[in-house]
Amino acid sequence: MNGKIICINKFIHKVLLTNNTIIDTRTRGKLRNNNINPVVGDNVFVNIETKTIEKVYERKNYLERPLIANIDKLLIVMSTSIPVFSPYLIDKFLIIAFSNDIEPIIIITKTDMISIKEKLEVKKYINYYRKLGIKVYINTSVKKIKHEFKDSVVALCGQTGSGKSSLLNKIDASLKLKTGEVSLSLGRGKHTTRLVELLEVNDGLIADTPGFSSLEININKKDLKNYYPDFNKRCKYRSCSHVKEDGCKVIKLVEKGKIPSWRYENYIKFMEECK
Ligand SMILES: Nc1nc2c(ncn2[C@@H]2O[C@H](COP(=O)(O)OP(=O)(O)OP(=O)(O)O)[C@@H](O)[C@H]2O)c(=O)[nH]1
Ligand SMILES: [Mg+2]
Ligand SMILES: [Zn+2]
Repeated sequence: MNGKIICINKFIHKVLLTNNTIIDTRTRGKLRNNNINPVVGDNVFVNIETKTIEKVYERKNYLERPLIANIDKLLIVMSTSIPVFSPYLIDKFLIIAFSNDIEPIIIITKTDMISIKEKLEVKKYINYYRKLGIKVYINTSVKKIKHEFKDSVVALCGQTGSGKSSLLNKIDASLKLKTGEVSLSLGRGKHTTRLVELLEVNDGLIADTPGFSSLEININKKDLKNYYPDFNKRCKYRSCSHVKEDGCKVIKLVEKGKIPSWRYENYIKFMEECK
């Protein structure tokens, strides 16, 4: 019977079957037929009798951190207070989402902890992301966020302490996920969430994943621009990397203020990080 891996704990792979029951399967290491290591999110064929996974179906996408496959939407949970608001991290997660064919959705948290002046500052960034066609919600818009989960496999990402587990608890109180205090001394909280697990919520599946802050972009320099919807311009050279070429329209737009300088500066930083 077909199903989806919702949790892996040592050798036990929990599979949600198409008949809506959950079965514990024991699979050791890679599958013989395609040499694949099953991960959470994998669509699989289970032999009900032997309780083993016999096949892993082709993946739509695959993330290594968190280790998960077949994600439809990536909720980028971003705090405006502690941890500090970071358009750099948002841009990084957007690249990861776009390069893996995942719809990014930005969720802003802790706006109750900042001043009106700081809110206006954050609003500038939100407006730009919305202009790019990216959905941005404040974490208090629970109803709207809930709607995004329907019939989707959703992953959450964002720094530890940004409010991922708190958000999920608001969406479905029965989840009772552990939430942690942010450790002020380190400026980053301890990772409260350990296991990668898909949880059934609102007719969809959600991954509550360990928080992560340092994430490497595994993209070639020349491909990076493809994940910038706002950089899709016809420059003088088709291969223009928008860094210092003559007749670069992106650089022109930055000079004119049509593309904000922070957005462009982040791009330059990522170019340096890419191979
Ligand atoms: N004031 C305020 N506090 C929040 C908000 N969202 C989350 N918190 C608090 O921030 C702390 C961290 O939240 P968590 O939900 O545990 O963060 P997390 O992203 O799941 O963290 P990890 O599991 O470590 O990755 C908790 O003490 C929450 O109560 C918010 O919108 N406002
Ligand atoms: Mg958590
Ligand atoms: Zn250019």
